[in-house]
Amino acid sequence: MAAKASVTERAASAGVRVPEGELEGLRTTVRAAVLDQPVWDFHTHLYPPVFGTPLGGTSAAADPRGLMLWGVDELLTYHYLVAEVFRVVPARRLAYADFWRMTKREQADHVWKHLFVERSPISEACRGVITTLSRLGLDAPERDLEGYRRWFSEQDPDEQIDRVMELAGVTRITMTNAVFDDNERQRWLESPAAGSDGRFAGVLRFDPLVQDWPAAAERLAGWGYAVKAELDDACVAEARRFLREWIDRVAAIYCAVSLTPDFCFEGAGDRRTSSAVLARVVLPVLAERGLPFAMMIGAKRGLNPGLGDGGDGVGLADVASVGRLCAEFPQNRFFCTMLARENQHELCVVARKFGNLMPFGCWWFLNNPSLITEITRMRVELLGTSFIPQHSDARVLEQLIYKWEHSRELIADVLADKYADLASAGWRASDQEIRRDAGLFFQGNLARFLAN
Ligand code: HDL
Ligand code: ZN
Repeated sequence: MAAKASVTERAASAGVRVPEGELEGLRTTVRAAVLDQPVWDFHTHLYPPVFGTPLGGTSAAADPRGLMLWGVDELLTYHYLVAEVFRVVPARRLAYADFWRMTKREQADHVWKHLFVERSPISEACRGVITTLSRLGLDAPERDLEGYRRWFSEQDPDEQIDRVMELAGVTRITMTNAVFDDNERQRWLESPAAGSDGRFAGVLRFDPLVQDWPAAAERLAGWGYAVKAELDDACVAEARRFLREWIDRVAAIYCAVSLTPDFCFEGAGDRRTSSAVLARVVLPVLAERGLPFAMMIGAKRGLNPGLGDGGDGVGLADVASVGRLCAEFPQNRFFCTMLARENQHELCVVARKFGNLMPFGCWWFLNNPSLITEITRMRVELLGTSFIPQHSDARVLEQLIYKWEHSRELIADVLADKYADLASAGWRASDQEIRRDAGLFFQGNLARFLAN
C-alpha cells in the first residue's frame, strides 16, 4: 500500500493551482454578478416630484424651493463641486456672497468654465458628471452645456426618475426626511401623499434631537409637544410621541442621525443629554417599533460656512461609543458609517463583536476609488458578506448613475480577487452562489436587517 501522504505533502497538493484561464472566467462571472445586481440604495437625499422641483419639467411647474433636484445645472452646482471650484477661484477673488448671489445657471457656468473647460475634470465629483452625461446619451466630448440644458428641459421629472433608476440599476431609493427642516416638514404636513411614491422609502432624520436637545425641545414645544429642556418623565413621553407620529407620517424604514466627531456614549451612568435622549427617547421607541437606528459619525459641520453644504469637514470619532450602544441596547439594531478613514478598521472590529451592528457605505469624503477599494477589501476580509458596501448619498437624481457605476466597478474588482483567492484555496464558488452573495451586498443584507 502506498505510504500515507504526509501532512506537508497533502498541504502542498491542497494549495490547488487553479488554471489561469479558469480564474479569468471566475473573475468575469463575479464582475457580471456585481454589475448586473439590482441595488436598494440605503441612503440618499433624493425626492419624488411631489416634493416640488426647481427645474420643473413637462409635468411640473418650477418650484424654486422644491426638494427634488435634477438636471445638469444641479449636477454642476453639487456642493462637492462648489468646494472644488473655490480652490481654483478662491474667495479672495470671488467672494462667497457674490457666488451665492448668482443664479443657479450662472453658478453652473462658473463651475463648468473653471473645472471642466479650463482644467480637465479628473476629480471624482467632476468625472461623475461626465459619466452621467455619457450614460444619458449626451455627448460629453461635445462640451455643449447649452445642448445638455436643452435636453433636460425637454424631460419629465417623473419619467426621468424611472430612466435614471433603470440606468443605475437602482430598484429602490431611500430618502433622508429631515423633520427639523422647515421646508420639508411643511411639505409633509401639507401633502400627506408625500410618501406615497413606491420607488422611494422614507427615513426619519433628526440630528438636532440628539446633538442639541435644548434647541430641539424648543422646536418641539412650538409644534405642540409638551416638552422642555429638562428631560423628566412627562417630557420623555411627549418626545416619544413626537417620534412615533413622524415615524408613521414618513413611514420610516429606519431612523437616522449624523453625529459630530465628539459624539460619545459612555454607558448607563453617562450624564450627557445626548445619551439620555438616545437611552430614554430614541432607542426605546425604535425597539418598540422594531426599526433600526442609523448613525453617521464624524462630520464637522460648518468648517467653512461660506461654502454652504460644501463647508463641512471630517474628524476622528469614538468608535468605542458605537460598541457601547450595541452592548447596552441588544434589542436595538444599528446601522453605522463613519466619515474618517482612520475609523474604518476599528468599526469593522466592533462589527465583528456585535451582530446588531451593520456597517454601511463609503461615506462622502470616502466615496472615492482609492478609499472604496481599501475599505471594501478590509471589510470583506474581516466581515465576509455581512455588511452593506455602499450607498450613493445622491443629492441630485442623475448622480445615481455615476455613483453606482463607479462603485460597482470597484466592488466588482475587490470581489473578483476574493473569489479567485477562495478558488486558489480550494473552494470554487458556483455562479449561482456568487450571484446570491452579490444580492446580499446590494439589497439582501439591508432587507434582512430591516426585517429583524
Ligand atoms: O449628513 C449627511 O447625510 C451627509 O451625507 C451630508 O448630507 C453631506 O453633505 C453629503 O451630501 N455627503 O455626501
Ligand atoms: Zn447624506
